[in-house]
Amino acid sequence: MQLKEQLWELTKERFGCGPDQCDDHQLYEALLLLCSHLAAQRPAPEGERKLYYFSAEFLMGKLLSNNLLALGIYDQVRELLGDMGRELSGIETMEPEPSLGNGGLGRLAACFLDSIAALGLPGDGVGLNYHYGLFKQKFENNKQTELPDPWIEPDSWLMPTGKTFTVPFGGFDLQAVLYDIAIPGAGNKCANRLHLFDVAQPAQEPWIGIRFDKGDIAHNLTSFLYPDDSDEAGQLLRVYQQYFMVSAGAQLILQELEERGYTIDTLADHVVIQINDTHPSMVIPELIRLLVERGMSVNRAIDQVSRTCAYTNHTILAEALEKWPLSFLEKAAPQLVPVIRELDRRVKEAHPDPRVCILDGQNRVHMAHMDIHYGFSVNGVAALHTEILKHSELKPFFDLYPKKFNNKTNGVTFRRWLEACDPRLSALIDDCIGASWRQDAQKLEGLLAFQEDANILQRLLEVKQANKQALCQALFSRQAVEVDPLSVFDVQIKRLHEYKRQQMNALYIIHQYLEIKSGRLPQRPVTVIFGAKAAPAYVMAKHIIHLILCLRQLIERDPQVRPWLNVVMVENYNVTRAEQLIPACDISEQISLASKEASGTGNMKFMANGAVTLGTMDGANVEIAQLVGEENIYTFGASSDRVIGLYQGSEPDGRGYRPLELYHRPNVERLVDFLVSPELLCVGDPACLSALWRDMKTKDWFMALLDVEDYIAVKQRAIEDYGQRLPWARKMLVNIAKSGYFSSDRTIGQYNEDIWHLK
Ligand code: 26Q
Repeated sequence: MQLKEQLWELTKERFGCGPDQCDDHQLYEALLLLCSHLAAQRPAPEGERKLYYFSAEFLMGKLLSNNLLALGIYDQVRELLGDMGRELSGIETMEPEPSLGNGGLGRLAACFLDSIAALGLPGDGVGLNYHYGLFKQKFENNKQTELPDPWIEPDSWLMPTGKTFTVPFGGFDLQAVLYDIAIPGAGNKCANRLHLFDVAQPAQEPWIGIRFDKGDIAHNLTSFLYPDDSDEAGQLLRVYQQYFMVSAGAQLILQELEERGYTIDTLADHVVIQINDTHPSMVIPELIRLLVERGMSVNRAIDQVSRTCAYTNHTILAEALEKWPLSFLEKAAPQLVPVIRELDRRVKEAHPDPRVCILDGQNRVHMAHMDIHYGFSVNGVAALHTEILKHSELKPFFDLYPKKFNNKTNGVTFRRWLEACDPRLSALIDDCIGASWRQDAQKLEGLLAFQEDANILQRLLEVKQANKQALCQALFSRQAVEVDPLSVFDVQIKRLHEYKRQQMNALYIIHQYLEIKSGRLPQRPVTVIFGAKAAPAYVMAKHIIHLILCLRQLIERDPQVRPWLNVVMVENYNVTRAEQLIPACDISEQISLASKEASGTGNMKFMANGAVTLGTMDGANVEIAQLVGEENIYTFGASSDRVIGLYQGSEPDGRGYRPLELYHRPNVERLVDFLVSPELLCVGDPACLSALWRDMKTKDWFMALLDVEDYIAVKQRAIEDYGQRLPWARKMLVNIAKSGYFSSDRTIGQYNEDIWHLK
């Protein structure tokens, strides 16, 4: 049956009318059902081995466009709608975004599922069906407030499977009910699945705030996603969540193994589990437990599981490495405790070094240590990150198991992050090099042939301008914010964290403000755009949001400054907003303290959309710099070696980092002191601003003051260079041309080649 007829039948049956009579929401529902139906008919990719990608987060973003593209019916549907005078973009706004992730790690998992399916590899995601994703952010009185974000409607991408598993907690059991989201592969006829487990009786009451009864595990286990950097309270619930996910997931794996006709002694031949950070690490002792329960000896179970599990590390922040008190596990999953004790005993017997223990002197379980000893692969997510793991953070482990360590530089799916979000640029690229880059992003290199083509460079600038204009309209209609489309769009969008140094960008804004106030006008107007959520309990991060919002208000009210400097903070930054912001960006802010950002993936998305990076030599920025060459990126700041040295107190004279000395430089002091200036205190909360001011002077844990002068100088240079339009367009072009390396299709190809061996 033709697509058109299918759609007619669907809407007739559901709404008693043809699609032309449907409102946007009805059309959205009809298209959702159509996609779900087509995807459900697709078989899983074949193979002797199957991957299970375990992750506490899958930040999928809206799925309608993505699925239409993957199913190969995007253009057909767009035309069909066009004939009825409708636009897909309008219908898309009806879709609630499933925000089942915090940021980079969750979005990476979503990009990976897209690529695994597109490469036709047999691999499913395993996670939790949170009823509320990351909180919805609102600004009130220049501060962030948090609201619940429900996303599950009567019609959603979730498909009931009818499968349930019993998860045994200490003192009670819970049923884990399995829902699937289909992941159709772009360019093939197969589909994988994202398996999301839910409790059987989820809490029903609508939430007023984001508080709820964390003790009521049976009803609230899947109620909400944990914000990173969250408070102590609720940590036990987090352990319950993790065990629920891995126990049900492990049972699903063993069930499917049997259905595929294999016995448990061949687990490692037919299954590979990728552990996305330590959140799913309990899958290791749980699988061992389940195998022993099914009659396998402990030795063999440990051997099978160790050859099945592989671990990805996403952080070098020591405070983010999970260490659970054994007492939590005794409560949530007591049957794992003897397994973990045995795993620890074996480690201690073989390696008396206390730095590599699983159970430490305070009876805490080091999840990453368990993964490294009892997994066959350990990978970092960018070249620099992996080197730091090997030679600094995880050095004692690298000394023990050098062969386990490998790098897999992150990537992003170009189907969402270029084709779908930037159709204007995609069409221009097609005109230059044909459409084959849509299957193989490395083909974008072909654009290098157009570096001297003034006509193409001009068209590239026009595309960017059109995207900026579209963003201006969106910002105006959504937040009543006015932006000059001819200003330089300088964009920093990511979770709010001190190490990402949004506060240093704020110091730049203060610098510009003071310059303008003293009559020194910049070369051209600049709009500094932020988007960031702070974890509700992360006090310093909330102070930084407050600072930015106060600066915005101060500047907006100042007719002398306003024409030259504009500050915008996008409310409720999420995947959908990112898809609108990234195509409109001129300068991509990637300014983390060197050594702290494991990789970054926003940096890659910006690059692919023709933004030029302003960044430190951190994470994947290092690889971006190598690829584009120094004339096509703006780098600044202390190197990761220097920063690591400073943390170890070895520089310059063993006294480590001393912000107070940097603060007393004349150009720095006036910027920092502006935080507590009468102008700013007039619009802001003195308690917040002075807390931030004091912290910056005396602690400055992420060394904003170390790099701020260099940062301001290099940013000025970038803004100056922006004025030379054709040379700037050439930088944009080289960035797009070289971005293909950062396709998650490449990353997944490497995971498969080096770790998974699926086909
Ligand atoms: C842990 C315990 C309790 C509650 C929450 C958490 C938690 C949740 C989320 C800890 C960490 C996260 C998320 C981490 C994350 O997003 N890391 C990012 O991963 C990206 C993909 O590899 C990298 O590009 C980023 O550099 C890294 O910061």
